[in-house]
Amino acid sequence: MSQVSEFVVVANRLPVDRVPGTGTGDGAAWRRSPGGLVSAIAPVMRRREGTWVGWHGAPDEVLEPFETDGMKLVPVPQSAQDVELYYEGFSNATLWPLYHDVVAPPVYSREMWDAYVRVNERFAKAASEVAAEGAIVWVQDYQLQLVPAMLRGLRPDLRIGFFLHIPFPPLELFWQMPWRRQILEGLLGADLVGFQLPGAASNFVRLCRRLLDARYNKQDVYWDDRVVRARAFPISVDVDELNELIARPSVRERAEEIRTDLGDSTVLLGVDRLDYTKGITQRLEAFGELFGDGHLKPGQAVFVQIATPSRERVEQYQLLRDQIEQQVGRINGEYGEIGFPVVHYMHTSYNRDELAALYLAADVMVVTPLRDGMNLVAKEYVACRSDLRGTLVLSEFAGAAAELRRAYQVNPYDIDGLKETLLRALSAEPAEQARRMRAMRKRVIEHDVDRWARDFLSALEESRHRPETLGAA
Ligand code: ADQ
Repeated sequence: MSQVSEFVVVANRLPVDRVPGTGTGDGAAWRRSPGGLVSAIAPVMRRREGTWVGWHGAPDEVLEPFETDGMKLVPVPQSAQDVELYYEGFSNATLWPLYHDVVAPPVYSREMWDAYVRVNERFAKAASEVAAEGAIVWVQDYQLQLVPAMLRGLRPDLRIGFFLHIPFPPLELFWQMPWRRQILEGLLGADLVGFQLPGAASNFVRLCRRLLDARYNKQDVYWDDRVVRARAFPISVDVDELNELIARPSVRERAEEIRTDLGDSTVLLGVDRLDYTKGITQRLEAFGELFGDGHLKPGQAVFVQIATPSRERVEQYQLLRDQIEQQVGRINGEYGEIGFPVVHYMHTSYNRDELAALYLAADVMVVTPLRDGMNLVAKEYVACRSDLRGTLVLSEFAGAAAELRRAYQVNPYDIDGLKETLLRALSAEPAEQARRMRAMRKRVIEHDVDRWARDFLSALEESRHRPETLGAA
C-alpha cells in the first residue's frame, strides 16, 4: 500500500464489515458495507486512489492498513472504553439527542467529553499521516467534529471538508453544550462545512457570530485568516442501485409473496433504525386509534414495522425497545383478530433485496421522525416506485420534507393530524398517487447521491483561502 493519498475520507466507521467466520486480526476477510454513503464515495475513492480512515468495528483490536474492493483502508483502533465513552457516550448520548431537538435529555459528562477529544485526536493524527501534500480530506459526521481543527493544526497544507449528516441545532439549544466553543472551533478548522439543509448552515453561522464573535458574510465565516464556507448539500440515495434491485425477478417475486402473505389488507410500512428520533411510537399510536375509532377493521389494513437494532447498549435505546414491544402487544391484543394482527413488528436488519421488495409491496410508506437530518428511507421508497403507485406520509421534521413537497406531510406530534393524514393517504386514488409520485421521483432522480458527492467535492475544490476578502464582513 502506497504511503500517501491525494484524497482521504475520515469517518467513524470504515466502509466495510468483516465477513463472519473468516477469522480475526489481519487475516479476516471484509466486504463493502451497504448504504448510500459508501456507494457514493467508493467510485471517487477508486478514481483518486483514495484512503478511508475509520474504525473497523472491533474494540481493543489493532489492525494494519489493508486494501479491499479497490479502497485503501486505515483502521483506527478503539478500546472498549473509547466505545463506551466516545461513541455510545458523547456521540450518542450527548450530541445525538442535543442535535435532534433534545427529544431525549442529553448527558453532559466530562469523562465522555475527554474521551471524545482523545479519539478525535487519534483520527486527526491517522488522517495527517496518510494525506499527501495539499490533499483533500473529507471528514464525516458528528462523531468527528473536532477533527477539522486538529488536522489543520497538524497539516495546514490540506484542503479540509466536513459534512454533518444530522441536523445542526439552533442557538437556543446548542447553547446548553458545556463545550460549545470547542465544537465550533473544531468545525471551523474546515474550509467547507456541509449540512443537509440551508437552515442548519444558518444556525452554524449565527452561532459563530454570537459565541465566537466571528465576522461573517452571508454563509461565509472569517476565521483565523481563512474563509470557512457553510453550505447545504442534501444527501440522497443511489438511484441506479435501487433500479437494478427492483428489476430483479427475485425481488419482484418476493414483493408478490409479501402481498400474498398479508392477504387483502392495505399495507402500511415503516423502516427505521430503532431510534427515539424516528417517531415510531407516534405512528403506531395513530394507527392503533384508527381501529379503536372504527375507521379501520382488522384484515382491512396492516402495519409492517421493521426496526433495525441500534445502539443497544445506550439506556434510552433499551427503554425505547421495551416501550415499542409493549405498544405493539397492546395494539394487537386490543384490535387484532385471529389471523389478522394489526401490526407486524420485526426487530431485525434486512438486506437490500428484502428492503426493496418491502418498498414494492407497501401501499403507504410511513416516515414520521420527530427530527431527522434527511431520512433516506423516504427517498428509497420514492426511487423504488417506478410504477408510480403508493403514497408517502412524511414528517415535516425530516430534512427530506424540503424536497419531497408532494408527500403527505404531517406533524408527528399531532396524533389527530397524523390519523387524518394516514386516512387520506390510504384512500388516495391511483391517479393522485401517480401525480404525487411522479413529482417526487423527478426530484430524487435528478438529485441522487452521486450528485451530492460531486457537488460537495467541487465546492471544496473551489474553496481557496481568500485572505484578500477578509475585510468584507
Ligand atoms: P439514519 O438515522 O440511519 O441516517 P436514514 O437516512 O433513514 O437514517 O438511513 C437509514 C438507512 O438504513 C437507509 O438506507 C435504510 O434503507 C437502512 N435501513 C433502515 N432500516 C433497515 C433494516 N431494518 N434493514 C436494513 N437496512 C435498514 C443518518 C441521519 C439521516 C441521514 C443519513 C444520511 O440520521 O437523517 O439521512 O444519516 O446522511
